[in-house]
Amino acid sequence: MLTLINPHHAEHAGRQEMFRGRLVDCHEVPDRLHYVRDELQRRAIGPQRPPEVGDAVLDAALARVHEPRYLHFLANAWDDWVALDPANAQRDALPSVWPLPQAHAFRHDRVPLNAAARLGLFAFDSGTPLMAGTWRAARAGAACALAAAQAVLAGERSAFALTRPPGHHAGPGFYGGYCFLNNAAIAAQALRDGGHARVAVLDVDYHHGNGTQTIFYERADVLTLSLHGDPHTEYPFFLGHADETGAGAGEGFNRNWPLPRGTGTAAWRAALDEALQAVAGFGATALVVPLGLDTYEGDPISGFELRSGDYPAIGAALAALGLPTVFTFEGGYAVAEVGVNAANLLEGFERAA
Ligand code: Q9C
Ligand code: ZN
Repeated sequence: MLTLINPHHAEHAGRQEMFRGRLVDCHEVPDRLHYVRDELQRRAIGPQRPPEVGDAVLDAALARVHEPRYLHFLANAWDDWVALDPANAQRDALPSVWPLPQAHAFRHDRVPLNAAARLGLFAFDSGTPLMAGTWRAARAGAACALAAAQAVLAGERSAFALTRPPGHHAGPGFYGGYCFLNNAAIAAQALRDGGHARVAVLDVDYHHGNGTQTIFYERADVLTLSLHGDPHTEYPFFLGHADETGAGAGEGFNRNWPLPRGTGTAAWRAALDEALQAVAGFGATALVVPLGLDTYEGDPISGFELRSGDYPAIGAALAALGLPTVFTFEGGYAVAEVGVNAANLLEGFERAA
């Protein structure tokens, strides 16, 4: 399997995230990617290269998924944060004030000039630090997703966008959950634009893929599916319930499998089988898998009980769909084990493909 590695990922390295009233060390650290890269190399699971995507082509792909004012915000957010107060250069940017939705009368159509307030217009949590290298890292990560889709369009059976920050919580005009640009959505849209009539996105991260769901919610050409911790108790809390089935033309083209904390292999695999049937029933011609390894029993911030030995068969089950497939690296915070778990799944896919 071809792996596209983000050469700029380490320029995004948050120090602390707000969690229940205190700042705690970030879980989403550069070493996560290093462990995956090294394990894939150790097992010789295909070539690894950086993406080669021109700026104009990348900008066009970003604009297919994200709103212009959001992209403009992201490109300038760090400089604006430092301009607000030169001392900010030493601090990651985190929001602390938000305009609640229209029901609360706050306006979303005016972009505040105050850079700290502006963070709150675009972020949905205070756990996603933004720093000097965030835009460059996120942009190069989106290039990995685009290059992975291009490789599959050119005939590769599968490709893996190995990048961080992750992407599946980022929506058309918002960031959060450690995510800024929705790499999986960028890949899915590129597959559509490259000629695939029906693309399925099957999100296996522990957390609901709220950004991807929102991006495609009113569309019938991209089926979005997510298996995740029940939002009644699990992040991102405000989306991911089973009754979210799509809207308008997209009615029937979104499905969620919220599962309780403590869900183990058998119940998780049963939900996966339902999702696989939905992909087949949809008649997908290509597949995108936002690949989070935070379903692992040892994950420090998640609640499922999957074992390292479960991942090869999960990869094989995905391969059995027989579809051109793009994987994007999402969560997985048991840092020392994330490489083995990712490689297990991808090797299981490759062997069965
Ligand atoms: N201190 C992804 O897996 N909140 N995002 C966790 C723990 C945020 C997870 C709180 C979890 C975001 C891509
Ligand atoms: Zn996650």
